[in-house]
Amino acid sequence: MEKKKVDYSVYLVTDSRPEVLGQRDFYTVVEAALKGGVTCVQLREKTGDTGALIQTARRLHEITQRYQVPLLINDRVDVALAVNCEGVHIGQDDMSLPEARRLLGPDKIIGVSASTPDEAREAVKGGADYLGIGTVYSTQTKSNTKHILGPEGVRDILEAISSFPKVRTVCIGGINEENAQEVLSKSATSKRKLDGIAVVSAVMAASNPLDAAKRLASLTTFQSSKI
Ligand code: TZP
Ligand code: MG
Repeated sequence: MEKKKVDYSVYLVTDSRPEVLGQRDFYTVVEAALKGGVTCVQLREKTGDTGALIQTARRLHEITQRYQVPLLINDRVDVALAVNCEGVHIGQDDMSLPEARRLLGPDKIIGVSASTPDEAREAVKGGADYLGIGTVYSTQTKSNTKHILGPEGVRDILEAISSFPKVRTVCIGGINEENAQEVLSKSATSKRKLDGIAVVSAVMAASNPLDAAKRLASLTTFQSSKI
């Protein structure tokens, strides 16, 4: 899968915790979301051993490949290398971007979390393929969220990287069907707009993940043709 062609518009970040999934099967939920139209998947597991994570990643990669959707691994460059998936997503406290790039090479996707203009500029200068900008709205999904940006804070970050047209951008944190359009339109500057929205609970906790993904996909398509 060519890096340049990656579609970040509906970016699913997984959550396999029982409070989110209930009785449902993790892979079935993610596959339903793929059928509904998610365009990118990040495997995000904060607990468990490395062997189990590699097994999960391998099985998930088999599924995402059938939909020609990239799979990225949260935090774990070693796991991405082990399963040869499309890349990683790293936060400010994970392996550094230069180290991750050295291990993964030029062709893998590396996304970096940014919650300030400075973090965003540094990641872009270091060669991040995309930025995960957040936290936009308050969320139950992540406990250690830094300050809440709102669409205005996202806009400041987009402004800060306006001279770097190649880097892609998604935003994350409390995004759902009700506020997706608002965040996309209010965060856009005259020079650039977000390339997508990243969601956890709006899809993983939805009673019908296929429909939830479909509705988000239709909102983002509508929005990108409007801006
Ligand atoms: N990073 C910033 S907020 C967040 C992550 C992983 C969680 C977003 O979850 P939700 O359920 O889409 O609010
Ligand atoms: Mg991390």
